[in-house]
Amino acid sequence: MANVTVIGAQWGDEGKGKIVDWLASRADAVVRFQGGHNAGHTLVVGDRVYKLSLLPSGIVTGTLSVIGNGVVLDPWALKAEIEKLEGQGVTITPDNFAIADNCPLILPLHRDLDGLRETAAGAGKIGTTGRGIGPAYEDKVGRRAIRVCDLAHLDHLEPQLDRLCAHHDALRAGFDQPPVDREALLADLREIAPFVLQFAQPVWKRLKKVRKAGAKILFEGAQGVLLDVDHGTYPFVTSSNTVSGTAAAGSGLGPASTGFVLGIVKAYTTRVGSGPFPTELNDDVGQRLGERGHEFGTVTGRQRRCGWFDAVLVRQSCAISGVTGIALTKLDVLDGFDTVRICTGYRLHGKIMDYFPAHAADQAAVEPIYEEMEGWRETTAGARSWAELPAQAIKYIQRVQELIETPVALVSTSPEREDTILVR
Ligand code: 2SA
Ligand code: MG
Repeated sequence: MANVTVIGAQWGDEGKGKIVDWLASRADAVVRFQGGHNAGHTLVVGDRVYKLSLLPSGIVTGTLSVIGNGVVLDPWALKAEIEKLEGQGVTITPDNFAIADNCPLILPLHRDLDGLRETAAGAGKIGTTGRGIGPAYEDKVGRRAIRVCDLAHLDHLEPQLDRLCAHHDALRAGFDQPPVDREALLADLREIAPFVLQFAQPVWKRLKKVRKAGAKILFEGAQGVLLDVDHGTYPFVTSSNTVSGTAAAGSGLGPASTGFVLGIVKAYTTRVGSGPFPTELNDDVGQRLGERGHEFGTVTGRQRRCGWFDAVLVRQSCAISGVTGIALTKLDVLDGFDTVRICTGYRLHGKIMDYFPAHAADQAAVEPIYEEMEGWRETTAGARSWAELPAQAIKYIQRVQELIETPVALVSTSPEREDTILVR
């Protein structure tokens, strides 16, 4: 196996956790390069279920797991997640886990701001996970962030705290909130610092070393391309670049190291949070997809919106992210439908569109053009070879592949690691 970069090609929740876990058992290092503890990656190994929000999925298999500089790190969420996994029998030490020392921190003041803004926005809210992700990235780009390496220099944090608090106090005043309690923040940072620092290091150096030794690196994306801050359904996006190109910048390796780009694609479409969704179904079909697919947020438990497969969106994601091949997941959720539909284009003010436009109003106004296919009665759940799939399901996969102009590399037929069909 060459290096592989796994990204979601829709709005997240495509089933990346399972695929990453499957690949992690064949990799020497797994790297998270963007996002934070807003991810929700579910791994099912035998009768055990692991839910990860921040840690790379390799942690479960004992593979070297790295949090890259492109991630925003909540130290308290980190500690809680490590303790939870240790409770499930997973061993996490500086030998198998590393955090970039230049990684910006998510602080309680970021979570406060995320919540205050969402509440104030009412119906116009983004529908964030409430984890402080957006405000933390704002401070990183605004050059006011406190980073992991600062935890080793807390006695000299005064000027940075001044800058950070001046900014946040002004924002908080706008919401009638008291200024940041600096003493409490500093005390909390002092308390958590040793825990984080035991894992902190220049990870680009460690990754360079493992690469030199011929190691295979797996880059684990979070969320999906349609939530990318540049290419997604702006402003209903997350605050990081979720495309494959971020794997390099977010870990400190060059673009040539990202390898095979595997786009994870669900056989239908879901979205959690607000924003445009052309193929959304507010009927019993949408409800059936949600129930059969257990479409609830891993982090927040929110019900996900569901709809038919949108080939226009996935074709666009695959192009933007340079996807080499896709892994098609949750095909079994479509089992038993008389007919299934695929969106092959849009109608916008009487014009036919073969791509998803950038403007929010246009994104909200496009009407899907569907192609209808005969469904299949048999179950595809648990199939481990092409031969076990019903003919109509194979036709569906082939049509998807044709429309998105990207080959199908894997088909996943259940959350179980081994229920995977390798196509090429
Ligand atoms: P944020 O919190 O600032 O990143 O939210 C901004 C938008 O990004 C969406 N987002 C997600 N969408 C799908 N899955 C995500 N992870 C969790 C999961 C989400 C959950 O796997 O289930 O548990 O609710 C994720 N993280 C962020 C979010 O819905 C906003 O639309
Ligand atoms: Mg998820």
